[in-house]
Amino acid sequence: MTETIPAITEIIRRCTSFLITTHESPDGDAIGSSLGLASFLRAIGKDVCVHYKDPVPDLYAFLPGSDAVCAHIPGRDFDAAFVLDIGERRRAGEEFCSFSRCGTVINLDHHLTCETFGDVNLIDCQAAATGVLVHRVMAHYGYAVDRQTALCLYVSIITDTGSFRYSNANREAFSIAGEMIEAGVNAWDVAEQLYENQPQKRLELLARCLPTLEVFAGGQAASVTVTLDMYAVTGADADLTDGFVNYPRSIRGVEVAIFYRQLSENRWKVGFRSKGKVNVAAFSRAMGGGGHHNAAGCTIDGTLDEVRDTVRAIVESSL
Ligand SMILES: [Mn+2]
Repeated sequence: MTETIPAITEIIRRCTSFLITTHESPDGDAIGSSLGLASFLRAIGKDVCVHYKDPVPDLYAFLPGSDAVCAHIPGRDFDAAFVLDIGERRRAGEEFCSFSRCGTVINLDHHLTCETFGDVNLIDCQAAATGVLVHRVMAHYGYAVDRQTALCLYVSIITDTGSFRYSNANREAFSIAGEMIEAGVNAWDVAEQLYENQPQKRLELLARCLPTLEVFAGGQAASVTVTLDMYAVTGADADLTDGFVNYPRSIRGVEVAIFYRQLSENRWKVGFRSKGKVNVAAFSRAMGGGGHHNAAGCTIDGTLDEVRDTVRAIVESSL
């Protein structure tokens, strides 16, 4: 892997035009790492097109370059393509997957199970965020980071480490963040953009969600629920439920948090979060879903009571 980075910087020197993409429903790392890479490549005079399958959420519209992301890939040749934070290639969307004029494909990722579909693959699950890998490439290239690029990389790291709270918040993550602050990023400005900028509707939805709290399994599991009725009353939508599951998880003694989100009359998305001791991927797999040790989910058909009974039985039997 150590020889991978020189191979990538060599491609950057040799090539002129770059396509950059990331996964569907892009999150802070997907957006921060891809816009940070785009900002760096533009700063050294390259021709760059960033394509996402889905639009940039409003929350990240403050990032430089977010307004230039293309919903469609221009019909022309690129010398090279960077695919970031993807896990699985198909998550880039059909348009990218069927696009053949990419040139050399470079895959930068930190998912444990990332597919090695690139001509060059820089995959390191020790990296706190894909933005860290972008930083390693830039550092090897010898680029002294500018403020715009720094802002993007800082956001990629702060979001993927849960503001430096998760177990992936290692020395390298803090060190790069420190460097980004030195490059002119203001930590409070970023925090204000990301966390002090909620639509009122989200709080109104949360106010209806929290009374559904149920604690069970002797205090080791807790759930909250959002129904279609709650969206109708508040005018909020599913996008605004991000993070709701952290409330039941935050209770002292709770090891497993569950979030029931109604998709249609008799269909529910069930999200699981663990504090670390319990592998919630086992629960979701038992119900036809997937995920990771600390975060997993599945979709279940039935009334809320039926779905809750099924989930509680599985969780209670293993706690
Ligand atoms: Mn990531």
